[in-house]
Amino acid sequence: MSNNICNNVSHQSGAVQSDPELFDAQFQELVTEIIEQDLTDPVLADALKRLREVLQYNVPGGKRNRGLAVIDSLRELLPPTKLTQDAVQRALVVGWCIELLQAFFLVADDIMDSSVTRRGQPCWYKKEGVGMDAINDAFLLEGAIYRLLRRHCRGQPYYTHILELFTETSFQTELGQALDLMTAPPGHVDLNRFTLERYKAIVKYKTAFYSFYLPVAAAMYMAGIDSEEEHNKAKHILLEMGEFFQIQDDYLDCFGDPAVTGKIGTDIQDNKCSWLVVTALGVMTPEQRAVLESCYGRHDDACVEKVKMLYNSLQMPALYQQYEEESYQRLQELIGCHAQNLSHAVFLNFAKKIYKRNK
Ligand code: DMA
Ligand code: MG
Ligand code: MG
Ligand code: MG
Repeated sequence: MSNNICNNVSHQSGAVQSDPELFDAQFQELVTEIIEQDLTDPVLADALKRLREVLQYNVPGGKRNRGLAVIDSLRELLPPTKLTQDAVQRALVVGWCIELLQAFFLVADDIMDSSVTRRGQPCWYKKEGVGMDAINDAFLLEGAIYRLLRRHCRGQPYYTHILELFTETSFQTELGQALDLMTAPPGHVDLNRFTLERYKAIVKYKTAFYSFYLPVAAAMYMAGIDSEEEHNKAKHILLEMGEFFQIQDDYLDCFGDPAVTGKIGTDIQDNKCSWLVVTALGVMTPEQRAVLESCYGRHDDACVEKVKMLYNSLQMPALYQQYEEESYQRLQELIGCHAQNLSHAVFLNFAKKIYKRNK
């Protein structure tokens, strides 16, 4: 829908720009705004130069599914006559705020997970001269969200809703990251910790709220939909999608192609409660469990290779394909019974983007 010609805005040159093009073009404007217009105290010049680098390196370059989902959803929720150019611009800004939130979490996540690459380039903390200063850079990325929201949405009736949505979602994600980290203590392998129940709690909080509920909920508030009941219905479906999305992420961590995903997996070495280990534990023999016990959570290539061989002998890729099919069917049913007066397209658009992904 959002790529329909009628939804697009003509540019001065007469060329028609799609939402993704408008979204990408807006990024540089926002960077300029944050760096040159928002704070003007000359003593901050060096810090702002740093912030510009941090923004350029960490914010663009992703799939931008989350960011674009705001405008995509808003187009489904409002009739075209109600969607002014200004409303479109604000939806794109809120979209970039979600991408900033994501960048904030990823810069920190890569430190905590000892990752090496992200989006096909070295993780920010791995860059020469950055190191643990990346912790403060993550805070800067988070701070930029609220500067942008203030400048662009302060006068809007939904401003408080959006602010609370961002702070609440951040907290949920941080709780999820806490669960993720404490379930994977370095050097302490305990396979009994890896239950499906624990897994579901981790992924709901660390991924599903910010990746799926946040962009759609933001669009709902922008469209004037603020009833708790409507939000809960949307949340129900979106958290389900989020769970599936993280299962894909876990699968790709081991079986994805780093040239495509842009990141080298670390879940086995990091002793993570991944969907693969949880599912494999349910179908393995006691002998295989002993092998896993001795090889999981180790930064040793031979051990990692043994875990991968074990996953292969347990047919994990086939189990995953099967899970993907079932999950897709279940989601269609959920949309059918819970979406009701919310446009089904809001959810279907999102689902289409993530099923069968390889990056
Ligand atoms: C990601 O979990 C969660 C957040 C909040 C960034 P992850 O560590 O599996 O993500 P990735 O595989 O991208 O490092
Ligand atoms: Mg990670
Ligand atoms: Mg992580
Ligand atoms: Mg991962």
